[in-house]
Amino acid sequence: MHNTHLSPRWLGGVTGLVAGALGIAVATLVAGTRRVWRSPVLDVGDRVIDNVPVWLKELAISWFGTNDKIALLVGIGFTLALFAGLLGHLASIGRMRVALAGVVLFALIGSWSALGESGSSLSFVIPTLIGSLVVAAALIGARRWLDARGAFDASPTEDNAPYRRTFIAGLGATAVAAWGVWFAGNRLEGRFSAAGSRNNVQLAGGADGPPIAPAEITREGAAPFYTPNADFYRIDTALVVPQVPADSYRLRVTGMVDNPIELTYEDIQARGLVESDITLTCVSNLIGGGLVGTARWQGIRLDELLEEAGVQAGADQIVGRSVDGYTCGFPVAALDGRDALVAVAMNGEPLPLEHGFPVRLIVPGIYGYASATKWLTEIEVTTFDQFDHYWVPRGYAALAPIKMQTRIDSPRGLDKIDAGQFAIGGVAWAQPTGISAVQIKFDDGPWIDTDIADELNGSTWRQWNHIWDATPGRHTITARAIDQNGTIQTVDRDEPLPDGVTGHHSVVVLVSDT
Ligand SMILES: Nc1nc2c(c(=O)[nH]1)N[C@H]1C(S)=C(S)[C@@H](COP(=O)(O)O)O[C@H]1N2
Ligand SMILES: [Mo]
Repeated sequence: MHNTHLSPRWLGGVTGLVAGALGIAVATLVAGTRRVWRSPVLDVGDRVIDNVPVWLKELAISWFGTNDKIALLVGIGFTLALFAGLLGHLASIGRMRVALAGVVLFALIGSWSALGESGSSLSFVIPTLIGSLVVAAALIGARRWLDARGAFDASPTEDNAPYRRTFIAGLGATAVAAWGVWFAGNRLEGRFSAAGSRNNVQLAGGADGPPIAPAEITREGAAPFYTPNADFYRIDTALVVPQVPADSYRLRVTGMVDNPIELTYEDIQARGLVESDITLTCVSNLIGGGLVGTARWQGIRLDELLEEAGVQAGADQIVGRSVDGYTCGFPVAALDGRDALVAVAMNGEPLPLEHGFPVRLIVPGIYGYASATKWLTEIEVTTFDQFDHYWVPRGYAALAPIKMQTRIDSPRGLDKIDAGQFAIGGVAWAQPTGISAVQIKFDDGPWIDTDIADELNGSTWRQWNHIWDATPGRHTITARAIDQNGTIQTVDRDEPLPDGVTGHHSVVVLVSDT
């Protein structure tokens, strides 16, 4: 004669939770023993990122901004916890087979996810499989232990059953152990960090700390001309930052070239670095958004490297491949003399890990998704017919020239300011053509030319401002730019998908009497 459930009822769910935590912890520890293995949580996260519909990705970026990855990990953690709790509950009500089938399902999802990692081999499933075995063993072990103490016998003394205190203490101890194992796994993984390698890098000349923008190219009210590395937006599909040490680094130039090339990090530096100021822009940047930034990049010229490799007739696409499998693609024809770089430095420092250390691509005038491969490992010369880069099957355009935009940096939307003098300011960009003028208007008034700063080059944004004598009331300020060809920025609004937003930025400001 058996009870239908364990008492108290929640004990089964908590047992599942602890078993699940132990399983994830052990899988993380196992993953930490080899550079290429990953915790199943990260593998699953990577598959979610690769397969999530774009509308959901755009929504996640607009909700969580650059915290979208943390949001994803929290979501996965929450789902896993619910699932583990359910399995534990099933095991406690005598549905052990169903619970174990759930563990097998988990193992299958984890294994499939691990095999989807770039450069995966069959061994990638080992952390998941060991973790799943631990979960199964913990569920069975707990059930046996309770059975042996009569926890499921008919009419147990409800509130002071002798097993309960020991069992709960055991659960607590296991949870602590799981935390310890998980912590150890992360420490082990820390061995593979590229932070030490980055600290040891000596840049070959040129790089001498953050650049300082001269007054002629800046205007009060606009964001800093050079975006400090720490404030530079980060967008990528990498759930954890790929760790690529400089000393084992290789860049290969392959595909439709006469002379394939292979370069070490030192080879790149030895060629002599050039520097170029370029504004990088994300296709997902919304009107008025912050997914755009300007840096002084240092590297070697991509056109020179490709000339050496000898691009063959018929090739029309350059693909930049990352260690994590990500790919960018842009036209061979885009190398029209513009400063496209195989970059190793950003604002006078080796590339930060999250911005692509040790080597990335930077191509002026093309949205980052199609040009700016971080953790670059291969440049493949091919055709658009033969290869779709990462975001193309996901609905983005294969060709991704940056569209002209103007952003108002101050005032911010719905700011309350005092009547009197106020510097309305911002930035405008139309790489690689360049901006010739920025105009603003108040409410439905006429367009007024702003005081535009000098142009540094066509591939960087241009700052502008207008010293306004603010009058009390509610005002809408709208801005637009005109590029160096005389094209006026369109008022028509476009979504980021498939090739970037258009439309004017406007802000509402509340001016109070002083
Ligand atoms: N390996 C890799 N490189 C990548 C991406 C990525 O997801 N993976 N995202 C691209 C996109 S969409 C943009 S906008 C830029 C952003 O570069 P940042 O993070 O240094 O600002 O990197 C590009 N390079
Ligand atoms: Mo992007």
